[in-house]
Amino acid sequence: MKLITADTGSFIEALRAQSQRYHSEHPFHALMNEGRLNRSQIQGWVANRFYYQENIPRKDAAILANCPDREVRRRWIRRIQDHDGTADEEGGIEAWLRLGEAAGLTRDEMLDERHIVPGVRFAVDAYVTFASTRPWVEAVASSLTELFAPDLMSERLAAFERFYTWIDPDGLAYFRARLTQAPRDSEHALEVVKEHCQTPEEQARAVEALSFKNDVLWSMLDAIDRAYPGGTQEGDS
Ligand code: AHQ
Repeated sequence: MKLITADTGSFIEALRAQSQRYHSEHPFHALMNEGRLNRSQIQGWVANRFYYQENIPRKDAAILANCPDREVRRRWIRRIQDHDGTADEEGGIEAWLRLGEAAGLTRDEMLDERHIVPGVRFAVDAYVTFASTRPWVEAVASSLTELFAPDLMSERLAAFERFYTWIDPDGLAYFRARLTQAPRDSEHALEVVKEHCQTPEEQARAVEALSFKNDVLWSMLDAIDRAYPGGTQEGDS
């Protein structure tokens, strides 16, 4: 049967249009990047985002388990190593723990998840469940929020270095690593999605998967914003 291939250009356009709903536009990130978060808000964000970071390798392992394509798997596995680390590299989860320590949190209070608010737990668990239960190409498509990550990482790094000087800059290594890892990852994910989403239906599913992931990231910040109200005390940020 001849595949009715939709126009790739408009498909990529539809994926990139999801940038308008990316969590870079969330009020909490606006406050963060303007230096207007207090210490407790930064600590709450770091502690809650840790739950997202430590679940990324499980999300990616779920994609590997469902993916029949060795060429895709042999590149996708890098993501797990980037986070869990290898014999030579400590990995992103360890780097995030060091970010937490630099922000005044203990490793234990991040690892024991005492600060995780329900909305963050539900959103992250929904992401892992999505990757485990949806067709693997849809799970690949959901990772394409990383197309929009580099600008946010650069903005965040500049904000932390300028406004949150109470955090040891060495603790920001995680974000520096993402500046190269995210573009490498999203380039691969885009190749996979372009190759495997040929019909209008497949392309619509991919855009929906990316929209779902935007909702995951957005609702995490809603929950964190609610749990850690603002009202910056002088000298607190
Ligand atoms: O640190 C982030 C990360 O490791 C990942 C993996 C990727 C995925 O597979 O969904 N998405 C992602 C993201 C990370 N950081 C977020 C941030 O704002 O710090 C952005 C997020 C993403 O854009 O999906």
